[in-house]
Amino acid sequence: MSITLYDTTVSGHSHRVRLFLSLLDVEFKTIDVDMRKGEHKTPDYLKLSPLGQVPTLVDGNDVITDSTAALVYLAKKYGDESWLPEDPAGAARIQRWLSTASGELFRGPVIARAIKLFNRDYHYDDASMWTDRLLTWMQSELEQRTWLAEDRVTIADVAMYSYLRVANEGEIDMEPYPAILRWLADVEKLPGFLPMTKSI
Ligand SMILES: N[C@@H](CCC(=O)N[C@@H](CS)C(=O)NCC(=O)O)C(=O)O
Repeated sequence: MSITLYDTTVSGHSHRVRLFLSLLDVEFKTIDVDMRKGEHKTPDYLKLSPLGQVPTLVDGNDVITDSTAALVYLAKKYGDESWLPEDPAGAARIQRWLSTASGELFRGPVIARAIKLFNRDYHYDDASMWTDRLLTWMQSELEQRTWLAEDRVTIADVAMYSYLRVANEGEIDMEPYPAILRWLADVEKLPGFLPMTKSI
């Protein structure tokens, strides 16, 4: 059964799924959804993704329309428990970071980049405040351990990586956060690592 990922190159949400497929060494093809042309809002695409968002992962009859949901799906289908623990506390530690990827990471670095790269109509001060709170917390976590959730790489790290690698595109200075820079470099050393395309 072949896997298709509907994605957009500049989208970090898309990259986190592409990256995980590559780390798992799972074969897939991509279909580029050109958001500038509104391809994510066409009737055909909306049948796949009712909110009209990228990425969408299609694996046989399974259609997964959220990047962190796709990480969970892929870990359970093609990975082993190392990526997504089954025990209650371990699963909760992962979920905390998946929620952070859709929450504070989105409100901070993702929005900051959308303002600076794509002229989106958000408030940079708000994005900056969320970014400071998030990065200060991550710095202190990563001073204490190598990976975010466990003593090994998990989907928590995959979910958080892509947008932080391109945080500079939102004019975010990462120099005050050396532990985060070290962690980004560690992700890049993983077998099968696939880089996030830079926009500047
Ligand atoms: N919760 C979704 C959010 C995905 C998302 O916001 N994608 C952006 C591109 S990076 C998008 O499609 N935006 C268009 C829209 O929301 O209308 C996920 O994690 O996949």
